[in-house]
Amino acid sequence: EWQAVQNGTGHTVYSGTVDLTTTQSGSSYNLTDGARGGHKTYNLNRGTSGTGTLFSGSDDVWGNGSPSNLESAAADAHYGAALTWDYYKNVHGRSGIRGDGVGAYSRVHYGNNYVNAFWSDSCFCMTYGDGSGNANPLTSIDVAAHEMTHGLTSNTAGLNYSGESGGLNEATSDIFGATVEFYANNSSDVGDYLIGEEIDINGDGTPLRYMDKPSKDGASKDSWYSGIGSIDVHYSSGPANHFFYLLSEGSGTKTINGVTYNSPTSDGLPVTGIGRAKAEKIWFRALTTKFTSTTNYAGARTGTLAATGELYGTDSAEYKAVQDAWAGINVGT
Ligand code: ASN
Ligand code: ZN
Ligand code: CA
Repeated sequence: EWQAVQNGTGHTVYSGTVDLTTTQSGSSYNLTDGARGGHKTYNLNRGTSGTGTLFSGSDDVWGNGSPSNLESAAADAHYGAALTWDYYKNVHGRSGIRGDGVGAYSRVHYGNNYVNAFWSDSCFCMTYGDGSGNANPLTSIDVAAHEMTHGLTSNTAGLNYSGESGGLNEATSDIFGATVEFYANNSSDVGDYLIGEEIDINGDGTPLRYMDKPSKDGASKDSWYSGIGSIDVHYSSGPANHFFYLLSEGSGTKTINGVTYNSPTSDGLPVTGIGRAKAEKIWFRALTTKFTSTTNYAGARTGTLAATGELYGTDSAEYKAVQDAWAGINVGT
């Protein structure tokens, strides 16, 4: 049975009122995105197993903006998945996580007061907790794109989730978490180099991670050092996040969309940014054609330089910026 793509409306927790792509089935509507590989959004209703129940309803309006309405976080998750799909398709020419046009699915309302979200290769799905007090669902755009990108990494480079490759895996999710948020560019979400600034995971309004100076979170590293592979992958990601910021925006102080960044370099030398549009092309090409499961920081330098040479030439300003940005986090000096 052929079913037309429907244009629903989501009243999200974090992104205001957004368009959602849905499906009509008989007299009801459900959160199946027929324009993006059939991506579906399910309700775990605070349980922790199974697929849950596909969100459906008699009208095509989802949530009311409050986390206490269980459709609100569903609207965020459905929207974040759609944006991430559109970003990879329109910016990088990739159709879906596996590049085969097939959607994944999302599960929201996992557990009680569960302060995390995760991707799973085994279900080919993303899962979101509701956060502390079930009041801060982990469904912001950058978190959704972060989790979905774990699926992409798993199906491309396959970076092992431990040691330096694990840090690069985490950084890849933060990098594209940020670039998808910039891509969204709606009035509630103009884009930044902060991760999780909307979900209030620290309870004081601070973000989970900072790409301009990762050590601002109190645990992440700004630069590579011998032995960084033995710390948590969410902290060894810091230097690669910092590399991406430096390559995009350059070192020093800069205000973007109202957020002021101040990015140092480990060698004290300046880096001239080439812009996010080029930096994201370089990281994507390296991830999908150069990195392997065991790529470490030195290998990431080699891989991004190879990708940059192919995209812009080895005599280019872009190539020099990639060299300088790696030097700025103490890789390849
Ligand atoms: N939210 C976390 C992440 O995506 C879950 C985990 O630690 N794997 O990294
Ligand atoms: Zn992650
Ligand atoms: Ca963000």
